[in-house]
Amino acid sequence: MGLLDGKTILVTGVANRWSISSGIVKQLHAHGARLILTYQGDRVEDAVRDHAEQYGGAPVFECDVTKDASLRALAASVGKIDGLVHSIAFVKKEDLSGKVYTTSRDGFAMAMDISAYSLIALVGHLVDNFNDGASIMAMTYLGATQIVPNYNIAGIAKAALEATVRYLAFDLGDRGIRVNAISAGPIKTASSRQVAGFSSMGPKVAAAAPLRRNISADDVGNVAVYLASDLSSQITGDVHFVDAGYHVMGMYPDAAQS
Ligand code: 0WD
Repeated sequence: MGLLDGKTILVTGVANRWSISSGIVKQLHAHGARLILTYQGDRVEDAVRDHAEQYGGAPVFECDVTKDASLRALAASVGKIDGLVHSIAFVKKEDLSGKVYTTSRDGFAMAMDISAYSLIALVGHLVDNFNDGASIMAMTYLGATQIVPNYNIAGIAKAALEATVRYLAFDLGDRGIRVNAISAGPIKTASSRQVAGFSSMGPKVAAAAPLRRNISADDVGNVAVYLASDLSSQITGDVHFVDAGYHVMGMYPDAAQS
């Protein structure tokens, strides 16, 4: 018996095998979920179809969260679902370094639209697809509530995403539908490498986190299994940290003591 036997889960945000969604897909499949995958544009379609083949021949649909027609087509195609994984973000590279006050109106709008409003748009279009008791989860980062140099408007968009998680948890709670966020530690992916200075973040976390190590996409996948399963049936509106405990530190040890 798998923890997710009988559950159908729609997973967004697989761009390549390094995507956090790839780790999530792997673990959801290992625990018995039936998967549905989406891809954004021709650029990543082949990679997503490869994943689908690898994990049980999952159906694959195009979904660009900036286009309502794409979201409508997705809702019309997927049927009933028991879970949604939102693993989507975009910020212009020039907005991931320097001063926040140089962010353009256009860059801010794009970051908020794709990284935060997209959760509202997905849930709004899929609201009749969700079975009662479904589980929705979104990927977030510590930069939502703490200053992480260069994360800049990505952090501001994550703050909006985390607030969105809470309001949606209230909206959907009367159907037993849960909405949570997973706050992952730094993992090298196509998106994270756009953040100036990203390569130094892993060693800093490994030196300072209580568990003295970094995390992987598979670790995030394990928590996604828990959140998608009935084991977490009383958890909603929450942010779950998968960061080797890094977020609880108030002061970092000297290098010699770490
Ligand atoms: O350290 C990290 N990698 C962390 C990532 C730490 C904590 C959180 N996260 C978050 C990201 O902010 C994002 O929300 O995890 C989520 C997944 O990011 P990822 O796995 O790090 O990065 P990536 O593999 O690039 O996936 C993000 C994907 C896009 O990838 P590309 O590389 O093609 O931009 O977001 C999707 C797309 O698949 N995406 C869209 N999907 C639908 N419509 C759109 C869109 N318009 N734009 C981007």
